[in-house]
Amino acid sequence: KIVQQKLAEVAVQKEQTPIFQLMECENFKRKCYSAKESISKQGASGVIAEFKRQSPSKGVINGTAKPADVVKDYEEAGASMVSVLTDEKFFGAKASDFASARETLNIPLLRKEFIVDSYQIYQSKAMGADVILLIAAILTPQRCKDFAFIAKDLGMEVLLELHDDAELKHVNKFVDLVGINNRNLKDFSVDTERSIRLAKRLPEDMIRVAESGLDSPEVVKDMRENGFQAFLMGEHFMKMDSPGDTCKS
Ligand code: IGP
Repeated sequence: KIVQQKLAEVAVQKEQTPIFQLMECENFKRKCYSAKESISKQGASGVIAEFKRQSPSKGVINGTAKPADVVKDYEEAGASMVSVLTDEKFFGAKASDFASARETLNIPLLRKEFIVDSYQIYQSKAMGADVILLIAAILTPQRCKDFAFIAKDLGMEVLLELHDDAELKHVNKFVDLVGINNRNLKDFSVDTERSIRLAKRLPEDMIRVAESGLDSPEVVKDMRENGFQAFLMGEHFMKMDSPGDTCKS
């Protein structure tokens, strides 16, 4: 459903703003921050703090948060990267959310989007993304490789999201970080044990990102002890009045 929706959106966007115009945007020229460096740095928290207004599984999480304030607080709290949803239809993102995050931040910024067309990679660069997400479940291994290559060519990094063993074949040499989604996209259940097992099958030197459903410092500690260097967390922060303060703790 999401893929169909995206393809339709992209068809319209391509008409409105062709790739050559995207390339003329100011952000197209900026040098990207490296998530790999930020996460591997001595003393890094590894926390990837997400700005997320709502989700299909939870409905509205935070209806009032201001993106610029929240992401600045995340940065000050010591997040290694910030993730901002850009999908309007299912995640309630506003077009200005990502732009205000880019203006505010001095750390890597991940564009959280369902990428199904190479156009969206150029678009991400023009928006000022440092890292894009590729979701194995909606791409063939070949497309994953093509898309990762384009992102790298544009100076961005790639976070590849997996959720089961069959998707290990999507890993390729252009991928910088592998995320393992603890949440089953079909029934929304969360299983960190499954993620830990899958992580053990990744190439040794790959940066492992634990994604979704992480709701306490204890579970983050447990994932860290099991080989994960980064932790993508949205709801646990966003459901609080002050997401940045929760991120700090
Ligand atoms: C964050 P949570 O449970 O902490 O809010 O999860 C993030 O992992 C989740 O938003 C996510 C996601 C995705 C959203 C992971 N992969 C793909 C949209 C698309």
